[in-house]
Amino acid sequence: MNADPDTIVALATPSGVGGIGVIRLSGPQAVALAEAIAGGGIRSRRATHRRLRATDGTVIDDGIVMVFPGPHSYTGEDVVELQGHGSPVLLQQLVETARGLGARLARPGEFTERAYLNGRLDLAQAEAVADLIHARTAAAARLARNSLDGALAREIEPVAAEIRELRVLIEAEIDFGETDLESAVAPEVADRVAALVAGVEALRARLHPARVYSTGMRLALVGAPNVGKSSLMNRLADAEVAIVTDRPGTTRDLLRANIAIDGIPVELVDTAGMHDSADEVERIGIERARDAAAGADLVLEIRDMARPDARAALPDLPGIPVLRVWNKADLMPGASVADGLLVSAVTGSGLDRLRAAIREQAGLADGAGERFSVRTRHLEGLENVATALGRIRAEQPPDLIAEDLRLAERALDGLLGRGDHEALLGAIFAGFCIGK
Ligand SMILES: Nc1nc2c(ncn2[C@@H]2O[C@H](COP(=O)(O)OP(=O)(O)OP(=O)(O)O)[C@@H](O)[C@H]2O)c(=O)[nH]1
Ligand SMILES: [Mg+2]
Repeated sequence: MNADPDTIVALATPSGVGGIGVIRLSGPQAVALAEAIAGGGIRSRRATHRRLRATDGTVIDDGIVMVFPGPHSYTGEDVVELQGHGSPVLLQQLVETARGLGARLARPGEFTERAYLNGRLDLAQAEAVADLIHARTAAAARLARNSLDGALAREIEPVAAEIRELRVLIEAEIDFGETDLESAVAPEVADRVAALVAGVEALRARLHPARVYSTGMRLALVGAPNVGKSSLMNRLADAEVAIVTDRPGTTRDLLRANIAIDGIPVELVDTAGMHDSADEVERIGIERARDAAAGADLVLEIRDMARPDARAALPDLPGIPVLRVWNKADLMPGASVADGLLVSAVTGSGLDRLRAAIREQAGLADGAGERFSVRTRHLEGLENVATALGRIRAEQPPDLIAEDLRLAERALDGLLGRGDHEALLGAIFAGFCIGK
């Protein structure tokens, strides 16, 4: 249960001008405060049109008041939404009026934190709320939506159930058995644990690639001058982001474009053509190009089909995959390449294959890992479960086996925020916006 008796208030819609703006209140005084602002006798779960007044009685705005009594509300507490005109000035006055009446300004994510503390959401679902709000592509939003429906809990529930059963087996023996004798159940427990470890690791491997839907991917387009880096960026972005000319050295600085490739949020970074240059500005640009390559998740090394010798001296890129892309295919009809992909920024040929290759680089073979939004925290949690279970051996004393089962269970509980996870909560909810 949320032990904080404060009633909190915040603007729930983005700050700025809009058709409407919504103020949200949650806590024991929410209804009383709303009635002080909008007048008494508001019926629950109905849209009621009222004048919204400051404490001195002056009308701030008129709008819709909605009361959602706890526990069947978003936070599990009494929640009130005041919908006014979308004027930042008026909405601020409403927030200030609620504060003057005793409400406290909500911290980022505090509404969702209360929902979690009151058992309305598990921790993975609370994270999904943030992921949903911040989703950069429709695919990312769909995955977050699935998470909000409890997808992670469903995946790990069978693991949790099996661990519980094994704990019962081994602890019953500790409690009632002859502890100095060899454990009778340890071999069976060890066998079942081995199967669990394999299952948890498979789950982790399956979920891992889905992280990219929230983290996104950074792609650097690098190569010699004039090979068509900027043209390719414009083509992929479907916009004239970069200047294109037939003069080598057109791009001098980094240029960025955010696009989606099969639902993956991708940041494209166009760079200056790499070559030996005496020009100071160009040299700095080339240095930036190298840095961009070193900071990328994937480097697209662009080459020119018509000038195969025009190549860039790429910096050392340990651990960063490099995909060679031969551009200007249209100039060499019928040609093929053995190393990399053949595309034309002008005609668009080969770009579907390029997109597929990028998706593959992200670890997303068809349909893999795509069921719900995955955070690094979830993957680390699963790793901790597998590590604790992986220590268990049939030859060990039962109390050691029981201890590792307990640790595995605790790691699993941490995924959904069951049990005591104070430090974790702060870190997770700090990533929210105010009003959610
Ligand atoms: N035929 C043909 N021409 C292309 C293609 N892609 C780019 N070009 C032309 O190649 C020239 C250079 O294109 P850019 O996109 O500016 O090349 P860049 O690699 O960004 O060049 P720098 O910024 O100078 O390093 C322009 O004249 C483009 O129109 C292509 O696929 N086919
Ligand atoms: Mg360019």
